[in-house]
Amino acid sequence: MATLPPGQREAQSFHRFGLTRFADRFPSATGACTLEVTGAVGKPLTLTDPLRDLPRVEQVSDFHCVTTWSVRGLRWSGVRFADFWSRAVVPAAHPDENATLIALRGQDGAHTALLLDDLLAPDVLLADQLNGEPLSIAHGAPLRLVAPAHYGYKSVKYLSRLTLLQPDADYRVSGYRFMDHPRARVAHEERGRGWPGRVLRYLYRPLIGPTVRRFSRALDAHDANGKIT
Ligand SMILES: Nc1nc2c(c(=O)[nH]1)N[C@H]1C(S)=C(S)[C@@H](COP(=O)(O)O)O[C@H]1N2
Ligand SMILES: [Mo]
Repeated sequence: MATLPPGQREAQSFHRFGLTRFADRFPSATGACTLEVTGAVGKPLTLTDPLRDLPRVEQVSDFHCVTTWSVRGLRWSGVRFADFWSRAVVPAAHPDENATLIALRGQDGAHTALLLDDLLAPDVLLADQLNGEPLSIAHGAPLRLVAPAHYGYKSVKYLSRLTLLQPDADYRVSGYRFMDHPRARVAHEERGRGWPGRVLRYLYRPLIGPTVRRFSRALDAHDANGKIT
């Protein structure tokens, strides 16, 4: 089996995960899927069924969290971001050609951004299924980004808004700025800004256990409240 990227270790299961302050936040709408496209566009869009009529693909890829856990062989299904972009966004929204940075927002208030070029890579999906089942709340229902070459924080769950920006724009991030590298390529160990990836490995690793437990307790409480849809 191929070796994992630098500093990563294989996890036994796919955890619900993120910054602690997102543990208790859940999407308000998991049945209906709405995706807004806004920012530097001729016409902003609110798409109520964003994957409709687009070619579906299945993809098996590994997933790498910046805190150093990785899971192998997740089977996602959805639509390639590149197809969504060329067929659903470009013709309808008329994006500004200079807007080459896309801010991503989740229903839970998570924020980050990726370069359009990175989003157009063939392995970047808008996914609505995992391992043959509709996405669960834990993993991003109803729709999430999957960008396997980038650390997990770029794979925004509960995706609700894309905002087109100029490449040098400041975009909102979920945590501290140093935690969000503009590209966050796993192969280059771009874990954060200003700090070498190798240093962040050791800072982040001790957070894994407590974070997994925190997110799992929050999901149990959410399920017990009968809020799951
Ligand atoms: N909306 C949203 N997206 C998110 C997060 C989050 O808390 N909220 N956490 C990120 C992080 S740090 C990781 S590692 C992955 C975890 O995905 P999972 O919870 O499906 O395992 O989601 C990413 N996308
Ligand atoms: Mo992560």
